[in-house]
Amino acid sequence: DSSAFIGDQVKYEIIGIDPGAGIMKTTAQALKDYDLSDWKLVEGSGTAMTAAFDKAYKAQMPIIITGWTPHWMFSKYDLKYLEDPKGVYGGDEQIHTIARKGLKTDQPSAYTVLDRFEWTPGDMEKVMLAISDGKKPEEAAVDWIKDNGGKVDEWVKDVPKAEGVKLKLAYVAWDSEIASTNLVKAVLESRLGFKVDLLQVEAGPMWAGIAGGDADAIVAAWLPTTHKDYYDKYKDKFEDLGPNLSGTKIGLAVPKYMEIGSIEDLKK
Ligand code: PBE
Repeated sequence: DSSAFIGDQVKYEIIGIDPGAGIMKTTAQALKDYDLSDWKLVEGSGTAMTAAFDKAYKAQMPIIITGWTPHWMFSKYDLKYLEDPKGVYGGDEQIHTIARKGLKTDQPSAYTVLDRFEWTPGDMEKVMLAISDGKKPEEAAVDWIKDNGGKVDEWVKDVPKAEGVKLKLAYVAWDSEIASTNLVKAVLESRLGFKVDLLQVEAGPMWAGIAGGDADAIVAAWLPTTHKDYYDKYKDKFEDLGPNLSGTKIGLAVPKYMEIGSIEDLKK
């Protein structure tokens, strides 16, 4: 019944992702700040969230998800963010590259490339879209490198090769981070000869891993807001190499065919 209150239409559920994601903590806070105690944030995974969304969208049913940009969903579906008049989700952020302590002296070539690595939301979306269309992440990364040789040349310019040297990059299976982490792996391997292992973990272990030196680097740190708790917890135990991408956004998202426009509309 489309005339029913939105809460009844979606069973008072917001479809979330993995519990360690910053957007889950922020959404829990949003439910408090907007006085939405009837609502429930459903834990799952990025994959389960996009599958649930796809199913609802095809049936033109209402659904509310935790969403973020860059993401291929915004190209594939007519999707909109709910306005956040209280600003709970923060403003624009950046994705930072973080290295373990000591990487600079141990692996200067890798450190230099990681430090130089920087791309745009449009770049990341291209890789994400190719993957969502069925390409393997490794192939999508190699294709992007082929199409963007000039950019990659700048990242590796005058950097000595490190044939066969092993590196470990940690990441969480968020579609945005699957794209970026595979891209950096492909650059380090194809241009410099590194042998890069990808370590897929949850968000907490990812930050613990970089702080403890189990991982060499991550390109998945959403700052200053989304991963603030993790950043503050491990401060001084890693090296922040600064933004590799600017202009991200997180929030609650719904299909455009839904009539609500603001988080405040979730309140009866
Ligand atoms: N995300 C994508 C992550 C960071 C990358 C927005 C889902 C998070 O909420 O922690």
